[in-house]
Amino acid sequence: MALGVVVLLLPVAWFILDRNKEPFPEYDWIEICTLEGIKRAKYDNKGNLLVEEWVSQTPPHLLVPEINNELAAAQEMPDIELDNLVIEQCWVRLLPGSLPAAGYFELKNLTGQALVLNGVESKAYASAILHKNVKRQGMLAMERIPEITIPNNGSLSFSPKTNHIMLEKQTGSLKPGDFITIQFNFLQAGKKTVQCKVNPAGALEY
Ligand SMILES: [Cu+2]
Repeated sequence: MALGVVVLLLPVAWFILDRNKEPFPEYDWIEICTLEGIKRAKYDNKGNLLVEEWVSQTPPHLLVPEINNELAAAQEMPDIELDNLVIEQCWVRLLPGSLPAAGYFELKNLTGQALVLNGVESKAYASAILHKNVKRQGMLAMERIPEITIPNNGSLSFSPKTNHIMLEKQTGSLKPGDFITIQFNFLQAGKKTVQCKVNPAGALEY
């Protein structure tokens, strides 16, 4: 009798466990900053979407054209001494469709002075904005960073868990394996242009 009950309940237990199972455990979740808020998603190795859901629906910025005021001034700026400002592991996560891409990098300031990063730009995207991950009422959200000071000998990391460059309105076609250039603008100091690797949708690191 007892055995009969157990046998009868087994399919029920299996059904409940199966429903709560993590989807596609072989792939990692990535967080995606979109104009409508933050999504999380899993993509396979070919960039096909497997599963996605909203994390929070707080837009990172208003839907107005972003005009980079520093842009004109920065183009007149000298290039910063290459050896003393290290920007490496720069990569971009390319997403299918019209989803914005996200850019990441590791910066070390060995210039002997504090630097203020106040903007980035790329010919590959019409809009490039520095964004940071913030918690608002316990929910993950993204917001614009107007500028970041990096002390002498300091470092700055933009990684999937911290900050990203939000890249919108791709100007040409890109595919994983390509490289794009991103120009980093520093207040009153100059600019530095870096080659950044284009990685597929599921990428979590360089
Ligand atoms: Cu963002």
